[in-house]
Amino acid sequence: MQENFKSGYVALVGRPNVGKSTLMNCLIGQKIAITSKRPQTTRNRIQTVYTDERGQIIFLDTPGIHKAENKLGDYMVRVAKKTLEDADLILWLVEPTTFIGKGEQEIARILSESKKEIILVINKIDSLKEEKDLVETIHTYQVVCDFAEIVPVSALRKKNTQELLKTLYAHLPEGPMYFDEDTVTDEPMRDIAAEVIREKALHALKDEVPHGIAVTIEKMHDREDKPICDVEATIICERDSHKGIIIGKKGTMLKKIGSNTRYELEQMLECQVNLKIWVKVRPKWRDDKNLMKSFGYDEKKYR
Ligand SMILES: Nc1nc2c(ncn2[C@@H]2O[C@H](COP(=O)(O)OP(=O)(O)O)[C@@H](O)[C@H]2O)c(=O)[nH]1
Ligand SMILES: [Mg+2]
Repeated sequence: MQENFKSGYVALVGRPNVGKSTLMNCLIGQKIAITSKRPQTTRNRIQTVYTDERGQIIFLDTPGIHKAENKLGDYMVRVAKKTLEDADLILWLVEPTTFIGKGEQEIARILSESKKEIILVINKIDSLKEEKDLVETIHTYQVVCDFAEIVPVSALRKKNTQELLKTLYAHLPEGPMYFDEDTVTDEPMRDIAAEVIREKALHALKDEVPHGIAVTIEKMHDREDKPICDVEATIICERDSHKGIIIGKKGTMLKKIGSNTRYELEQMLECQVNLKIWVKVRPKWRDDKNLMKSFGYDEKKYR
């Protein structure tokens, strides 16, 4: 190992939809966290590992900090806040705007209390028309917190992201290699599979349905005689009418979600995937702690 090997935990925080998960995937060079144009796509902390000759960075992707509307929302915000405690360095992601809303003000307050080094990342700079708009964003944000650095990037277009890595290494302490150098994530494959299904559902479904869905994996098994993985999963939704939408006319919607999921899982697992998905209704599960726990959102883990 190199002499001044750097390492540490870097939390990605910010409002929903600013591109935290997209940026993390971009930095590690692989898609682990699911993303979508809908807010509140990420519900749990997702840990990934980036290793090169300079060091090892453990990224902690978090749900967006927002005003919670149910127990699931409370849980998500708690996950994000708790993750700050475990981080050596905080990346606060924002969009390139010159208006700082209530949501951002609240995040600034939380981050200032954390007493940790904060790097402001202005994401989505590809959406800016002129250079001077970026300068204005920097001016607007500069005074909000005491930032160690301000780095503009585009996670989607992979612009300036290598610069960001350099900046991270400059601010991380010397430390050990926490994970094997081949490790990209320690998320269980079952959880990743459930997330892929949820992502495909988020992409395919109309507005009101996606927020109320959860996905569980009932079975995930490699066959012994053939390179086939059998997966059985359930999509949980909150209403009968939503169940109808998820299944679709003659099952077309569920078929679409299924085949998009299968395609991605087959790439990931490098084998054929035999996927079965059921749909179940659990009214108001997002306000039921026990149901939430059984769907993978256990608040005890983040007390
Ligand atoms: N134009 C643009 N869109 C982006 C960029 N990064 C992320 N997005 C989009 O923003 C949306 C939210 O991304 P996501 O990573 O799920 O946001 P998160 O909720 O903060 O994790 C998705 O539609 C992304 O494709 C970027 O650099 N430029
Ligand atoms: Mg996310």
